[in-house]
Amino acid sequence: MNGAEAVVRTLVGCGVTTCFANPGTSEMHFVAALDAVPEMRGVLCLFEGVATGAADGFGRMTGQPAAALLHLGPGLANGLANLHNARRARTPLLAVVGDHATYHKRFDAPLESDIDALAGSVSGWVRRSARSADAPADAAEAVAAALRSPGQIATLILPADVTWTDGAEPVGPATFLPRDPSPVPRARFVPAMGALRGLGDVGPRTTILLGGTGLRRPAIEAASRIAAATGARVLAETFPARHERGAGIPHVDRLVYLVEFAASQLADTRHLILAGASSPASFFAYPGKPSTPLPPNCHVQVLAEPGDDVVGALTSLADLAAPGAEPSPQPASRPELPADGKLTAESAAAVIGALLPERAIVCDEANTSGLWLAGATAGAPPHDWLSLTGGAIGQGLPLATGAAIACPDRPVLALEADGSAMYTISALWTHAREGLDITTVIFSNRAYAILAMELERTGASVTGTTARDLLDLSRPDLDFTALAAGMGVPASRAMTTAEFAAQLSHALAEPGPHLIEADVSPRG
Ligand SMILES: Cc1ncc(C[n+]2csc(CCOP(=O)(O)OP(=O)(O)O)c2C)c(N)n1
Repeated sequence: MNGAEAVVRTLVGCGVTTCFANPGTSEMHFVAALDAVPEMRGVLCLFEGVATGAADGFGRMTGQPAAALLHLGPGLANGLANLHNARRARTPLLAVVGDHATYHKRFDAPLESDIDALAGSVSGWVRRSARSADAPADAAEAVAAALRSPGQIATLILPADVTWTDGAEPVGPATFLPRDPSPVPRARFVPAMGALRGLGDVGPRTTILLGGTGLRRPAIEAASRIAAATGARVLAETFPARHERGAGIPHVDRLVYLVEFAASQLADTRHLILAGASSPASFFAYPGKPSTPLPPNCHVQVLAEPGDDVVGALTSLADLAAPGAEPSPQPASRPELPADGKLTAESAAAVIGALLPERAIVCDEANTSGLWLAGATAGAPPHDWLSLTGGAIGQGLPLATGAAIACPDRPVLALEADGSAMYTISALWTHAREGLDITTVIFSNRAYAILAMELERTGASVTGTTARDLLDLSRPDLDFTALAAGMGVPASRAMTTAEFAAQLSHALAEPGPHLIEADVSPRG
């Protein structure tokens, strides 16, 4: 068997059965091996950033790595921004990068580049297979590495001659790396209990910040018990990889994006207990503003690192601090469908809240148009909310691709700002090719609106029109219905609230991909 087929058979044996691919000449034997191993599903993506973002969405929803097949350094480089987001999401993900044949590298052919350097910038594990016979064991180890708690990117570089040379045999899953999260040492509970016991009449001065697996239902319920018994406040990290929320699950507010507002959320916090989250930092530095929203006298303690058993830690802490206390589930409640009128981001959010289906997976890259979404959907039927973990825009449409392939029985709603959508718009073609049940809503405000705000906040002085022009998406206006139709996705445009409600209910009721361009700002 050649190296490529032995690697693909090994991956399938290790549970990796989906490969989001944008291949080239050096990956041809890997591509051919997919015909020999039908258990591996190959999904063509027309840009590498779609393949890597899709693998991220798949990994977030299944906890299992998908493979992203990329073509040498340039292919990997095109996929890096969404690998960066996946790294921030701590998603288990296997990047398979083809390279020139080992003996060809010294000729410095045009596609020759430093793959290892690029891979190292996002990967927790990188291996270059040296021989065909070694490649299957390398692949098995790569899967184990990707699954190391809490999840990371493992990159396997496969030179072309390693894939085409015979003499390889598939191997079983690697057993030598731990995949389970570590239990939290008992000593971590002592300061947490101290902080919780100190709570009294003076208001909530201990905040539990949830992140990672701390935003899955059992962890949220444990945190809610602690809050009910002690008066502690519970918050979620600003951009969770996956947040289980909705009716029946305790509601958790998120720490807001703007550091000034985050600072007021935390102003009375004297103890911050981290459960799967990192200590919060401002997204950017601004002249005269702090780099962290934490008040100066706040004491930060780590209950559980992201790779620890976060659910176990919160449950044990709840058993100690809140024996007998019950979680407070969010009551079911939806907004009324708003009265008809010009569509706005706010009225669109109310429509989404009114219509969000049960078990929906929401991929949120709505940016400034998303301000009202959390409130409008808080009491909707239970759903998962996936957000832009690493701030590298162009993630939402690929993420939805992977989530829909991971969970074919669940509706996926991609909520996209227009500027971000354009980075990876070709994902729509994969939505159509694979017949994925994804409803995409494009919030078309014809601007990089957040950057207009950031321009003011950074104190940059604007004297002419050039700067504003760099933040404006008009002239020409983007026609998302035409873009979608050109890639095989049925599309419509909504100018009013009633049109949006009718189009969204139709799109959600009919299987397969749809796109709605939601006109949320006046033209001209
Ligand atoms: C990969 C990447 N490139 C550039 C940026 C800088 N950036 C941040 S927000 C933004 C524009 C966002 O516009 P849009 O998606 O339309 O959302 P809006 O702000 O209008 O709500 C840009 C270009 C980024 N965050 N990531």
